[in-house]
Amino acid sequence: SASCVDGKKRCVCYYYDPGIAHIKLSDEHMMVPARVAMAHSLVAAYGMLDSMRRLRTRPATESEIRRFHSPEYVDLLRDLTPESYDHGVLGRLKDDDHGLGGCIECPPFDRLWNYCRGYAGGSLAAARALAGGESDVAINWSGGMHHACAAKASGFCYVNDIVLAINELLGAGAGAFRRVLYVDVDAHHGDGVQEAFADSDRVMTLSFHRYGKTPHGGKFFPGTGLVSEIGRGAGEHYTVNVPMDAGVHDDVYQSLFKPIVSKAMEVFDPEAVVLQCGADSLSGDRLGSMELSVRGHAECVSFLRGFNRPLLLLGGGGYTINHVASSWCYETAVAIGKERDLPDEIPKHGYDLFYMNQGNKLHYSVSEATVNSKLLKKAAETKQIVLEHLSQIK
Ligand code: TV7
Ligand code: CA
Ligand code: ZN
Repeated sequence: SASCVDGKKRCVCYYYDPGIAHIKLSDEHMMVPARVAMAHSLVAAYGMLDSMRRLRTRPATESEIRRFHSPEYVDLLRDLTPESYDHGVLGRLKDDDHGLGGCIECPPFDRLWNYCRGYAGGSLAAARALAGGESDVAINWSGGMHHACAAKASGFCYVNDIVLAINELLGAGAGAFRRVLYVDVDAHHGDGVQEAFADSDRVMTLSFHRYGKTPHGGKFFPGTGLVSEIGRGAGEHYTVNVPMDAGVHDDVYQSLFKPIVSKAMEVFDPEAVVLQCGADSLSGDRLGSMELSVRGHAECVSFLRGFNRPLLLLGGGGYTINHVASSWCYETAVAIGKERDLPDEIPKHGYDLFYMNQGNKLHYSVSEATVNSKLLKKAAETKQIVLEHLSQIK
């Protein structure tokens, strides 16, 4: 079992479905599910599998997916293939294409339904292990698809495994948790999860993300996640948003993350925590334009782990696949408390050539933070507003 930096042992359950290695959304797509196989292969190469309970995942069933997603949308996802798409499966719909009509961001592809059932099954199994008390930290790097809505695919996400997992944690009866804190460090706003629990005071959603204009004049996706979005009804103040500028480095990020997470822990006192570890907030990502180092990103994991509550770690975005694999491998080490034991040199394994661009180092180099007083001032203001919001919870 794992002995840790803080001296406390954790039982870590790790969920991995090898089928993920062969999934491709489209030839040019930014989302490359095989990055999870790369992360897994690196975890194995560093010898970490023996420190965790490694579990095969059972695919989520259709009825499990229906607990959150709408009937018509699930019918469509289940029947959608490139062939049925070409034969007009969407034609049976009246007006709404459920986000599946554009064919670029959320394309129909071979084994789409298997892919969805696979990653959702991992997150559900991980949630059950935590709720049943069999695990202190549970990991599913294939999950974290935070944009999917009840009746709509969005931003590369089809099934919202996070909502399914949180509902499992809330459950009913023995072993279930009364309050769940959701934290999202993906570069994008966790809009699908926020919306699903916007009127609940049993789930606090807390997303850190990039917000604002891109150099091309458009809005950084999805264009929501202002500090003013605070939830509604009984859920008022239980939705928390921390928008940031492009270019935020470790120090500025942590100057927001730590005090805000500490305050959320204090006022909300969750019985379980779900952390979406989207790796597109890493420096050098093809989409994110944030500047976190592997250590800075993993600091979010180790900080939350330090609160000693049942913790579910999920993946998410991440588009420079060697960086993603480095980050989730290192965060697996943080979960088992062995991050100080990992040599920086990427070991020889099946995917080692992918790490040449980063000098074959786990901790690839990140640009120096430049002092940007406008960015610092904005970050300090955001922190004040968010802390004030949180202090309104009794
Ligand atoms: C969790 N940005 C998901 C993040 C989803 C981001 C977007 C792309 C993109 C998609 C491609 C592609 C791309 C170079 C980048 C307004 C648009 C602009 C389509 C090209 N290249 C997560 C979603 C975001 C797909 N969408 O949080 C296939 O960029 O900005 C938008 C919307 C309209 C559609 N166009 C992009 O990380 C997993 N998409 C190349 C091929
Ligand atoms: Ca986020
Ligand atoms: Zn993202």
